[in-house]
Amino acid sequence: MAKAGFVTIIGKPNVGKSTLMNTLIGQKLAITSYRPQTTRKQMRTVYTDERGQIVFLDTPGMLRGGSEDLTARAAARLADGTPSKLPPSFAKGAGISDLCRTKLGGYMELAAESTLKEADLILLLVEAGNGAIIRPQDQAVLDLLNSPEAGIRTPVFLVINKIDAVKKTRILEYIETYRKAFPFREIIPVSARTGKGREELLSAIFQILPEGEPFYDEDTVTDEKERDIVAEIIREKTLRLLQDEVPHGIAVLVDSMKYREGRNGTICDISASIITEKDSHKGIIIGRNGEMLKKIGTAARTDIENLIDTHVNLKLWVKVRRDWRDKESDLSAYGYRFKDLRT
Ligand SMILES: Nc1nc2c(ncn2[C@@H]2O[C@H](COP(=O)(O)OP(=O)(O)OP(=O)(O)O)[C@@H](O)[C@H]2O)c(=O)[nH]1
Ligand SMILES: [Mg+2]
Repeated sequence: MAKAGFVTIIGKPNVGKSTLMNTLIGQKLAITSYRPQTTRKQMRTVYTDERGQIVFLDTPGMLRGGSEDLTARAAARLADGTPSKLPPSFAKGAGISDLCRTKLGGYMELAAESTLKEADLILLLVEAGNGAIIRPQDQAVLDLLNSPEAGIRTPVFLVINKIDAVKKTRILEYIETYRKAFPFREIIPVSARTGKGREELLSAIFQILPEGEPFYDEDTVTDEKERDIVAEIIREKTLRLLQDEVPHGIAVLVDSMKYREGRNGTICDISASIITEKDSHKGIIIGRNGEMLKKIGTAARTDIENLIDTHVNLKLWVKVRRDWRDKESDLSAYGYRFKDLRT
């Protein structure tokens, strides 16, 4: 009988979780960028072959900085299923923005952690770097996985990513260090960028998954709605093109998406808004003579056309919504719904 199960990908921001998920399923569905905290929501994607079906859950990068207090908090939260208010020290040692102190940050943290118990397998993704040390944020995740209060019994693979960027001897040292730190079921080095190690990882995953009927049709690749992926593509282009001028305070909302028959085939008319927190950011996103917004639109349109295989007519607007990251009603309007995670 074939295998079927859920595999959640966790790890600190920017280690390549979304890139790895795209490589594993063989299609670019999750957005990625050089900036930490690109992914905000859980995203489910599906990989099916003759061995069975794997449902992958990509998650936002885990934000905590290694304090025991935070690990205990996360464990308590996992135990009772409710999100806690984040302490101001949350970002300590993590070197990341103020994002994690907002409600959006709380949502992202919960999105990463709420899958740990339910999955059949956890892939803990770390980045091969110089020096065989476990960084505080990675140690914090190991502490959480080890903590009796959290009660996580799911098997864990350590996946060492970005091996294209480091020397082989470094990777061996890295493996040794991690092997001593946690009883990983497997340790697999990969490059999500080049695809090296993909087959080894897939076959190790199939080994461990339970037997079962597939959850989805064999041609399903995600349960995400088309318009949500479209919004993510626009957000990705905004993040990538704006460099660091506009930090994390943007959301994208697809206001309408309609298909119609044109002279040369089907056309999809899309109208979407880029939401920002500050007037000054609005100006940057629009750019001189609207140049930046035009660039974002062109880049997004190409990707959307590839995704839905239809001509796209994309209209973009920029709107200011002060403090949207701290209002639960706004968060939910932009697709970050706590109730989706609290089930
Ligand atoms: N050299 C190299 N770079 C990689 C590899 N995988 C991912 N990257 C790069 O690492 C950066 C982060 O990748 P993402 O996939 O967005 O990382 P993430 O872990 O999903 O990040 P968050 O969603 O922010 O937590 C991007 O610039 C990727 O191109 C790899 O195998 N090798
Ligand atoms: Mg990501």
